[in-house]
Amino acid sequence: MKENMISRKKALKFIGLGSISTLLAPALFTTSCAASRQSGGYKSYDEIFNVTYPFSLGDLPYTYDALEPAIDAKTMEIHHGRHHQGYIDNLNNALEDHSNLQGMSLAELVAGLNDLPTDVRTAVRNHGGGHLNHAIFWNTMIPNGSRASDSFEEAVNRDFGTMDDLKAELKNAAGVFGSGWAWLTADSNGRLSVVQTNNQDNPLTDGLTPLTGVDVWEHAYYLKYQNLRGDYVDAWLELVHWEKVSEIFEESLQA
Ligand code: MN3
Repeated sequence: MKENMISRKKALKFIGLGSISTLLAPALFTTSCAASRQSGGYKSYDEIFNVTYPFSLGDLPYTYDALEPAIDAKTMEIHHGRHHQGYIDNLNNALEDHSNLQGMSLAELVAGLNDLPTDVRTAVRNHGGGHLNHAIFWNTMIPNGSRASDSFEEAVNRDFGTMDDLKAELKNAAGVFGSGWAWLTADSNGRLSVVQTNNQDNPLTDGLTPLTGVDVWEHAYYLKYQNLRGDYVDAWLELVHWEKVSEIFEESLQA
């Protein structure tokens, strides 16, 4: 069954129709847009990593209040509508006069950061990273969390011991000093590791695929948690959409 899904996705990609979820999206949108403008479907791997200029802010896969009480609606509204939108606007502005870069995907820009022209590199680092980081963050959370696939859990057990050991490493990494992120990443062989990045840096620049990550900038949690970052990270760990993380892991191995 899984083999068929992957083959079908590859076939669709080949004939230029995008992913299965793209094909289903119009139907989902029709039924959900009246109830809540900000609630769309979960983005596919391609819709997160392989988007191109001009970039745009996607709808969240849930409403602003859906992650309460772990993350409050006001924080979600400001974080998505203003912070994430701001990174996208600044990234589009930075690429406006670089037509040779406009065909590159978001993942290619961030992965190839150090080869970009110097006059645009810092903007892509901060705002391209900002766009990609937040797209991953929103799409790997779900109210009450979800279950990892068996094959992904096997990889976790191999590389960390248990899911609980992985969570402890993520919480530890979320103690990064100042503003930044803690990530679960996979290398090209599917080997998992937990890494920290500063500011809006993304593990792709170091050749690692981010599978999920937690934003530990104060704007992500300060309204509700103030200085208690650890409590916020504990709450985030209960929201992780491990089923989606498993899917990104599988697709990163096909990419
Ligand atoms: Mn943020």
